Amino acid sequence: MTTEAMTRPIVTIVQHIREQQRAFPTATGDLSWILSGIALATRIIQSYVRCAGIVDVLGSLGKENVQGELVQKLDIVANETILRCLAYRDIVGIMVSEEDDEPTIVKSPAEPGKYTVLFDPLDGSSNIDVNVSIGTIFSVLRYRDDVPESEGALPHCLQPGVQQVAAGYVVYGSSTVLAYTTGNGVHMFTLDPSIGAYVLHTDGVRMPDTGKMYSVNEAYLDSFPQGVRDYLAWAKTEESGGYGLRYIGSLVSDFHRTLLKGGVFLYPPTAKNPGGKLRLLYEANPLGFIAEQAGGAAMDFKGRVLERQPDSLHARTPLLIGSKSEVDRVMEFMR
Ligand code: AHM
Ligand code: MG
Repeated sequence: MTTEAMTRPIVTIVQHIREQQRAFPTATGDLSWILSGIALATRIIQSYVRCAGIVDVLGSLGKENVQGELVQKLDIVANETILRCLAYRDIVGIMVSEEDDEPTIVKSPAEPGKYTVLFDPLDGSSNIDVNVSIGTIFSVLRYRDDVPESEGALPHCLQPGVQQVAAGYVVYGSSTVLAYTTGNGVHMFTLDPSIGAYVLHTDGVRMPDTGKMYSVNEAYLDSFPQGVRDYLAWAKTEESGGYGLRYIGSLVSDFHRTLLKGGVFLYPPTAKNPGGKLRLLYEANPLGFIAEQAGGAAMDFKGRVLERQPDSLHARTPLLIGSKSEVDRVMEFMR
């Protein structure tokens, strides 16, 4: 190891969040408490993910796993892990998961100053059995203070993405990577399994402004809007300079590659999902916040995703996300 590498400071996620807070002396520390809970939950989830095959074997034998719990499907385990890690943190008032029909309310919506945490516990879970990268996505909203208690929890959950105070994701890939934003850039960490801590990898991640890679399930081409079909036809011409195609089928992994390498991810309206397939609250909004904070863009093929008003907890949206210039180009085709 070089001397430079030996003297470079090692920054864990908890240290990083604290430093971020120090830059904002009025910050209460609430967000760091929530983010450290999410970091803990995802460290536990990754340990389950790394044992997916073993769990399957135990599951098929009807045995209990080493922790003494009955073997369950990984997405359910991930969901419960996040709920358990966050419920103890008294500033978390409502938790909403892609896996659940109803929000989990741990603090009355009448108590001001609390937060709602929304999450997709295990995105791309259909890929678990084939050892393809999957992930966790999360979004944090502050309780609205203009809503009477009689209206219950929903108004605190159904807020447009521009109201997010933090968001992030974790990819359980060849290594475990966590990215988060609190509206002050995007910060990326890699889990060091030998010490069990997320260590800072890049402070202020920037998405390349262009990238000759598109990511879409082209099997649905015939039912895409005309503008999307025109764009995909153009991307195959010599005039475009030649694009490549990458599609994992696990949004968090496709997004992670797009964030680092540039390019564009598209999930347009299709015949099967005319309103889009991806969930606004647990997928599009948090990744849209990250994309914008890294200099990229996120649209619903009409306007900015973060400005969409959700009408239900499980609202879906078309999603066009990635490098700013590439998103702009698709939008030109849409016009
Ligand atoms: P899910 O919520 O049923 O897991 O679906 C979400 C996933 C995303 O991770 C991925 O981008 C997309 O579905 C893939 O859909 P398709 O198989 O239609 O290409
Ligand atoms: Mg998902």
